[in-house]
Amino acid sequence: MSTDSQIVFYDIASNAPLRTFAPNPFKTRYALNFKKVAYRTHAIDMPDIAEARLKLNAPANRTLPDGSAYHTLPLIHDQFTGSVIGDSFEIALYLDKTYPDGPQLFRPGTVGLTAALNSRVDGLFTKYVALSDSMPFPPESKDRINKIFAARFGLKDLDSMKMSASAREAMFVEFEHALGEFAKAYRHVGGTTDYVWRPSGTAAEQAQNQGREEVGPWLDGDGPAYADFIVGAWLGHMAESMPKEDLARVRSWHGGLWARIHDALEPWREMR
Ligand SMILES: N[C@@H](CCC(=O)N[C@@H](CS)C(=O)NCC(=O)O)C(=O)O
Repeated sequence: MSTDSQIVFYDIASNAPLRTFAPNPFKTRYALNFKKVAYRTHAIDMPDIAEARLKLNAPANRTLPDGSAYHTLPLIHDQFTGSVIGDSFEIALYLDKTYPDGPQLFRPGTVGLTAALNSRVDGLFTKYVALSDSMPFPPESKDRINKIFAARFGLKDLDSMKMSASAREAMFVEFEHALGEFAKAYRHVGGTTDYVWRPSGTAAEQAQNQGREEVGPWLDGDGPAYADFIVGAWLGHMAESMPKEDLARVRSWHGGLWARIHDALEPWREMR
């Protein structure tokens, strides 16, 4: 990691080797690498995020169900312009605006659409985030992190949150159906028209045959845009945080679409 970089990217610390694993920082990792801007990573232990943001005068930007605000990453400090931006979507907008030469994260006229997709994708994957229960936090921080999560959910300890094997299995089946519905976006065949999810999409007798034959890895076009990094960030999070056999299961769903997307994003996962 170079020290003369102009952007400092605050990411959540992992165990060794240092790598991105949290979904929102993953969006920023992909965006920075795609833009080819000079940057370096500053890893922060999850319990120290608030302190790091406050030092840079960045406000908390996420709220718990009880209304209290808390601090999150990613955040970037652009040492060239002095800007401090502490939200993944706003970072992406900032990068396109401040560094207009080279590849654009947002294709013309797609910011609103991409914001809608961001919200849809975050909602979809967050609902099943309990399946990614092997997050690679540094071992020395695990106790502190467990305490934070337990307090947040009003529990004595995190053990009381563990799902039974049958509840986990039921969640997996529901997740496959939910992702199957979303997979339609890659075929350009629209949204929630079927009451029951079908592995091959809309029922044959209802299909209007306007969709794409080729599915993935990109939502549109020949290369990724920020929308693809949003989906890819959650897939990257799962790749780092799910037990291996569970990940293999997700990779096999929907004709291997999720595996194809994750693998195609490899060139933009570089750590700097
Ligand atoms: N809207 C924010 C949300 C960021 C966010 O939720 N970050 C999570 C990691 S994915 C975080 O830092 N969590 C810290 C915590 O849970 O204490 C963004 O898009 O940047």
